[in-house]
Amino acid sequence: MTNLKFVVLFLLPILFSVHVSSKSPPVQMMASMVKPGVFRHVMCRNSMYPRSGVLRFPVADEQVFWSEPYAEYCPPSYTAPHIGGQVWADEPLPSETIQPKWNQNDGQVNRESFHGAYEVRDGLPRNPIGRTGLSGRGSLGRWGPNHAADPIVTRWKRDANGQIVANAATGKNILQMVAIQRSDNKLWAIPGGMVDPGENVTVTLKREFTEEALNFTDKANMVEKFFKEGLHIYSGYVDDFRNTDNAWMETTALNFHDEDGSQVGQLELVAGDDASNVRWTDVDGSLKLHANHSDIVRDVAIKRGAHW
Ligand code: RP5
Repeated sequence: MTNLKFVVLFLLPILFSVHVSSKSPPVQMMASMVKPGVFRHVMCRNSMYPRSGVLRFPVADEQVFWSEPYAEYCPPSYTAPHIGGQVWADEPLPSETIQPKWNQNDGQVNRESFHGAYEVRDGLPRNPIGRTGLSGRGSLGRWGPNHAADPIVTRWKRDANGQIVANAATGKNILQMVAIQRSDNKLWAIPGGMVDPGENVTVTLKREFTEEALNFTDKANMVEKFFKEGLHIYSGYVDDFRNTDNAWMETTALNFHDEDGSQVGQLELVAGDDASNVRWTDVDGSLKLHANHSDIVRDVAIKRGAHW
C-alpha cells in the first residue's frame, strides 16, 4: 500500500473522528461557564425591551465585549416608569446627592458581582459581560447586579410501580424538576426570585419555592427540613431578557434533591405569586427554559449522574 493510500484510507478517517469528538463545546455549554470576555449574552440583545416600545441598539456577536471598538454604539436609555419610588428599587442616577457604594455591600443591598469588580463609567456601573443595546435600568430595580436565588428541586422519575425510570439510550436515570411558567414571558423556568435587602440566600431559595410552586403550603415544617441540604450548582450572571448596560441579573442556584420521592416529591404543586403554572418536568437536553436556566439544570444532571 502506498503512503498516500494509507493516509486516505486509514489516517484521515481517524483524524476526522478525533476532530469531531474534540470539537469546541456547543454554545449552551459555553453559557454555563458565563465568563466575562468569553461568554456573549444572547437573550438581552437585538430585541424589543419587554413591556416597552423601546428597541435595543443592534449588537452583533463580535460587538458584545466592551474591549471591541464600536464607534457607532448609541443605545437608547430606558428605565421603566413603574419602578420609580418602589422600596425594592434604587433612586435615579447619575445624581449629585446619591452615591451608591459600588462593588461592595451597600447597607443592606449587595452590590458585589460574582464576576469581580465591574467598571463604573460616568457614575453608572457597566455590565461585566458587555453591550446589551440599552442603557438605564429597564425594569430592574438595582443599578449594577440584581441578585436572585434559584432552587432546582428534583426527584427521580418513577413508573406506576414506583421503580426509577432510566433513559433507553443512555441507561441513566431520568431526573424530574419543579418548573414554573413565568407570567411575564410565558417561558418555563426554575422557580427563582430576587434576594430581598439583607436577606440570606438560603431564605430566598425556600421562600421563592414556597410562594411560586406551593402557593404558601401548610407543609412549612417539611419544606424547612428539605431545604436544609442543598448542592451548590452555580453563582453568576444570568442571561436574562431584562438586562441592560447598567443593570443585570446574577443568581445563586442550589439543587435540593428528594432521593426517594417521599418529601417535596409528594407535595401537590400549586402555582402562586408571579407563576402562572407549575409542574414536574423531565430533565433532558431538549429542555428549553427562561434565560440560561437550562445550562444550570444541565449541571444538576451532570452532578447527579442523571440522563441529559
Ligand atoms: C432570573 O429571574 C433569575 O435566575 C431568577 O429565576 C428570576 C428572578 O426574577 P423574578 O422571577 O423575581 O422576576 O433571571
